[in-house]
Amino acid sequence: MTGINRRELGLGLGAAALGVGALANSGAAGAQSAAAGSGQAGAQGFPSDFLWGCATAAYQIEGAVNEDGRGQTNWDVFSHTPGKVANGDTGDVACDSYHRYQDDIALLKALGVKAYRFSIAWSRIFPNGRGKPNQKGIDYYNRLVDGLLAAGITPHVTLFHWDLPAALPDGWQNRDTAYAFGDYAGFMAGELTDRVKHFMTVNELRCFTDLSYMTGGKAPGLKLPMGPVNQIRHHGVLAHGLGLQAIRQATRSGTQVGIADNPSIFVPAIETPEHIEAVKKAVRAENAMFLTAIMEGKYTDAYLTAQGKDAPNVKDGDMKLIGAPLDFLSVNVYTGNSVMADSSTPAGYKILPHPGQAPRMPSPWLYVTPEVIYWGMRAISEMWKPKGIYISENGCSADDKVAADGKVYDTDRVMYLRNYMTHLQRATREGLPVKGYFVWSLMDNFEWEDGYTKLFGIHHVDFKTQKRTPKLSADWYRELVRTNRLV
Ligand code: PNW
Repeated sequence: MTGINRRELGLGLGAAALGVGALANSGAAGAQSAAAGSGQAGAQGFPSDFLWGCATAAYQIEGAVNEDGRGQTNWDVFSHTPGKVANGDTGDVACDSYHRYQDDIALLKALGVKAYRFSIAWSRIFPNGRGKPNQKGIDYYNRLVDGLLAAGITPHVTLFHWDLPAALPDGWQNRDTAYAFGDYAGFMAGELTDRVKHFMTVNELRCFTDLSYMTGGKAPGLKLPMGPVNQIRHHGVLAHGLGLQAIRQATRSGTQVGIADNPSIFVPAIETPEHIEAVKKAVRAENAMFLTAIMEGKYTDAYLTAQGKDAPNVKDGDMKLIGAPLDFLSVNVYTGNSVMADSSTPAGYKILPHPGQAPRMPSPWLYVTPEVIYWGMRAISEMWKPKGIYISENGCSADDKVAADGKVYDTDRVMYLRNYMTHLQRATREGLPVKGYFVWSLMDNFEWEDGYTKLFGIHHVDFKTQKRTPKLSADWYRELVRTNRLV
């Protein structure tokens, strides 16, 4: 054990105590913070310039799918295919944000958040994925950005959040789609660069590749063998690289460009140096085809060897584009397994399955593992030293019921968020470069293949009237944002 590890271990034990009773333990935690030498965040506070925000995505909230020249997307096709989405739900209307974006801005303002992460519907800008831009689509995002800025809210823009123009032949199976994305991303960033300073290329590589083309739960719902899947993954990271390059070329100096990914992240089963090291090994290996390739500019030998003849076909220059340095890394954090060091395996770690009764939220994959927000960011920071990290999504579905007084008392969502925040606070207190946090989601919306059966909003949406009502979790978040400390 090195001196550094001993010190980290000591911090960890103190913070674990803090996690159990943050308020009751403020005295001890204060001493802990002083020992860490971070000062600024204190026992429960966040850095004074910490950016609080909310997140959404175009297809999940906008509706207006046939308006102002918008082209069809893979999700329009998928959601209209019987049996693909729960209850046959679609994003045809969703939260009608295309018309009600001013209401959404008012919600953000009332929360007191300083940032809003939203995505642009590629097919509103290029209805066929490429070609001639559609001014009416551009105008919508101009109105949205102007409205946000007038309300003092900083836009963080995602260029692709899964709604792929249906006209692009074979979707992400086709390498040309990555080039079409680069062209679109550069064009749109150029349109917004006078007002938008933060762009993310794509959202969640694993979801629009593996979950869409390998396991098939998401559009287009294919179950392809590993050779094509690895090629699709490569097109995904290549699209990011081409987008990054195009956005940089099209935007003013000072523009920050990153990606919003959901790498698999882990918690050490016990907070000891060997298991902490195993977390890093697991993060690096399990994301070899995605974030590791982006952060290291190459596929790991272990990944290429394991895939053998199914490894992706990589052209000259691809890895340079893919590995170009980011201005920031945005990470969507929901869940993560525990890992242990295991010298009997070549990779040196083993991932522990979630026990049957482990706590989880209604989305079957959403195990409550609040420590992962700290350990994930720590592993990423230590291995890859990103210039800055944003938590671009964190939140949960909950079994919300509207009470007699019209309010949703989602104490379970408050519990989930408070626990994750406790470990986020530890990350800032220990000086990890986490600069902001976006709750998923601003409001209930179309939850992909789960339709409207799993709702993640901190505002309830009555989908008949489109009335938005703050849930208890919104009141809780407003208080956290106001005080800039754990509540
Ligand atoms: C993210 N998983 O998706 C997306 O970015 C959002 O659009 C989505 O609404 C939100 O999280 C909630 O699901 C994920 O299986 C989907 O681990 C699935 C997983 C993770 C994130």
